[in-house]
Parts: sequence; structure tokens; C-alpha cells
Amino acid sequence: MESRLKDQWVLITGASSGFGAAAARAFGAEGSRLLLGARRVERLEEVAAEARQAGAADAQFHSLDVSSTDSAEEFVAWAKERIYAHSPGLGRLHVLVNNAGGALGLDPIAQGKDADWETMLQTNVLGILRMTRAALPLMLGQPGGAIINIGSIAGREVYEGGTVYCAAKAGELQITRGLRLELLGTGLRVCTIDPGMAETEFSIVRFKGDSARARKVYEGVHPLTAEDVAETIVWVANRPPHVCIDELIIKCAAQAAVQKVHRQGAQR
Ligand code: NDP
Ligand code: 8X3
Repeated sequence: MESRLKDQWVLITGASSGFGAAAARAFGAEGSRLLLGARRVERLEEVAAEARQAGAADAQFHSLDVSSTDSAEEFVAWAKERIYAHSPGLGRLHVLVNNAGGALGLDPIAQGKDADWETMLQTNVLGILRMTRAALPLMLGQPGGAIINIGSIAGREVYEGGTVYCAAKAGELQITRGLRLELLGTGLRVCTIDPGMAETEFSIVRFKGDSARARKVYEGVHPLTAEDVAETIVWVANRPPHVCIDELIIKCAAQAAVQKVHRQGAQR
């Protein structure tokens, strides 16, 4: 059966690594048309080539910083141009994946850094709002489209040192729920996918380039991979138009809760 996502336009933020890059390849395998954004454009170029190789009908990329309203709006204007160039007047964005984000540091609030807090709230919370506001006009009038926000189990549970990241992802969860209420009747589906620990560049970014510390997070565990999460993103987007997966939690089998992880060799 031909994929419902074939030839459909899919916009992915944070497509230069991790879930976003894997999602680009996975939507590519469905024959979708991709619009990829992130700050590291040279990485986007590689991901776009991989997506085309996987079968994407089109894969284009453009610089995007979701922490800037100007950048978000400029990116969506570029996306609109790309879509209209392909099908003048008719083009529609089918899927928006608000994935860009991450954590910075594990400081308790007493030692928290303004710059870390601001970046986490800018990307994980305001970034979703900006991108959604800008992209909605390209999606309305097209029942069956989907806005898929990437949250986290951290939005549902809190842990010491992760409070601001958890607050940001809790914000993402409520934004998703509120947007679903606001868009009722449009036929657009609004979903959140909330992963647990997954080995991507997430921990390297959190620990500001300290790869050894990042590796320790996954020691003795078979964590989720970017591909596991990407498969889920595509599955959610590919449900029939009358089906909305409101909220989906995905964790590796070794993780029962944010801080309850079974590590090989550890006593139960
Ligand atoms: P990665 O660090 O591998 O990917 C993060 C992506 O976000 C990169 O493409 C990065 O691109 C992009 N990004 C970061 N800041 C910005 C910005 N200001 N503007 C545009 N793009 C930005 O991590 P993951 O793939 O793991 O993370 C993806 C999402 O999943 C995040 O929202 C994260 O919070 C969430 N998540 C991750 C989990 C994990 O354990 N890995 C678990 C649960 C949720 P660039 O730097 O080029 O701009
Ligand atoms: C990433 C998962 O547990 O590191 O969102 O916060 S966690």
C-alpha cells in the first residue's frame, strides 16, 4: 500500500542530528518532501542527502534558530516558497515536527545559570510556539495534517538538577494540549511524543561537550536510539486522518521512570 505520507510536505526542526535527522531519513523512506531546519547547515546538507537516498521525493534545508522569532518566520517564508514553487497556490504543509530543543547542565536551581535557563525555555517552549504560529497558515484548510511536538518523560516527572528542563517540557505538554483544544474542528491533529533516555547528541549538549560524562548516562543500558523515536514519529504522522495519537510515551525497557534505570551488572 502506498504511504499516506508520499509526496506530502514535512517540516522538521532540529533536523541536523538525533531524532530530527533520523526522522528526516524515515520520512524520506515514505517518499515525503522534506523541509529541514537547524543552525548547523552543513549537517543539514548531509541529512538531506541521506533522506533523498532513502527515497524522499524532495529534501531541502535552510538555516533555522527557533530561539529567534525573525529566524522562525524567515524559515517558514522560505518553506512556503518551496511548497508553492512545487504546486502553485495549492501547496500545503502536511506535517510539522517541532523537535528542536534539549537540556543544558544539571545544576540545582541555587547554582543555575541564566544563559542555560534562557536557552532551555527559548528552544523547548518558545521555539514550539513561534514555529507553530508561523506555520499554521500553511496547514489550515487541510484536514489530516499533523503537528507533532517532541516532549519528554521529563515533562511528566521531575528530577534534581533537571528542574528547568522538566519545566520546559511540562510547558511543551500543556502547549500541545491547549493547541489541540484551539484547533478542534480544523481536522489538524496535535500530538506529543515523549521519549525517555535516548542516545543522541542530547547528553553531549547537556554537558557542554564533555563526551565522557555523556557516555556515562547510557552505561550498562540499551537506550532508545534516534531511529526508535523516528519510527514512532512517522507512525503517528501516518495514522488515518480521523485518528489522533494525542500523547505517546516511549522508553527503553531498562527505564521504568526518569531516575529508575536498570543497568547491566547492577544489583536489582
Ligand atoms: P540532539 O542534540 O541530537 O538534537 C537536537 C537538535 O535540536 C539538533 O538538530 C539541534 O541542531 C537542534 N537545535 C537545538 N537548538 C536549536 C535552535 N535554537 N534552533 C534550531 N535547532 C536547534 O538531541 P535529540 O535528538 O535527542 O533531541 C531532540 C528533541 O528530543 C529535543 O527537544 C530533546 O529535548 C528531546 N528529547 C530527547 C531525549 C533524549 O534522551 N535524547 C529524550 C526526550 C526528549 P543545531 O544545533 O544544528 O541547531
Ligand atoms: C531527555 C530525558 O531523562 O534526560 O528528555 O530528562 S531526561
